[in-house]
Amino acid sequence: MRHLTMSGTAAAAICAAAFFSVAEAAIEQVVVTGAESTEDTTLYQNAADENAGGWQAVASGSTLAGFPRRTLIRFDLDVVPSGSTVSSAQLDLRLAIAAAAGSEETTLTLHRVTSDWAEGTGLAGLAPMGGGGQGGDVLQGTACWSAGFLGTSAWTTPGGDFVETPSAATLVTLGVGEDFAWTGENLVADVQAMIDGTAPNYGWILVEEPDSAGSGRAFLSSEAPANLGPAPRLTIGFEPTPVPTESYWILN
Ligand SMILES: [Ca+2]
Repeated sequence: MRHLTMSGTAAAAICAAAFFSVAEAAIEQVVVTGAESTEDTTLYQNAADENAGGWQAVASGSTLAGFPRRTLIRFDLDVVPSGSTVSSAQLDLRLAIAAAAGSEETTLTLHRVTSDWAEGTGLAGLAPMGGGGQGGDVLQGTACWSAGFLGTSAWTTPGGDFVETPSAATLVTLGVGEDFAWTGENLVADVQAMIDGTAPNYGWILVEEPDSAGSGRAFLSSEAPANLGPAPRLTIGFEPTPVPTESYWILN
């Protein structure tokens, strides 16, 4: 038996059996961020048809008066090649607003969304950071507490349709200006499923369950100007599908 190395084309003509060796694929990391790659908006229980997708922040938790908000967020995952194996995933949000009289800490859980929605451009009111804190605009076809697409497609459950089991959970303090991270194996599984196409990419929803008055937190959204701080980021570690780099042919 002789062992030869030659071009695949030449070898294929004379050989029936082949063995491929592949390069060791290194883990790559990508950070998905920015308005072009992110859709984010807030759902308001007490303004159930209003959209604030254009607001410079997104909110979760409840106001001092006990009205829940929920953040919807979705990232463009096309930057990760299909066939990749996801090894890590982390969502980072910069805390922008927390009521001084609010609860000192609250656990916000991230869940995979199971119905589609549209970010919208709603922006209303004169609250800090350009409005949106108490609601937004009524815009047909955009996400709000009552619907993923107002006037077209209501949520099955008002407040958003999502997987009950959290993908990640994090304790959020009153530390305005600090970053808070959601990560873990369930979030990795979500990203893997979205890349594989076994789960649609409807993003995630950030909720407090059960809701408690004064737990409200607002984070910088993808529309926030850079001087305020970093926009939402999804950092993904992945191993691309290995590409054959050499062919070793065994001739009989
Ligand atoms: Ca937005």
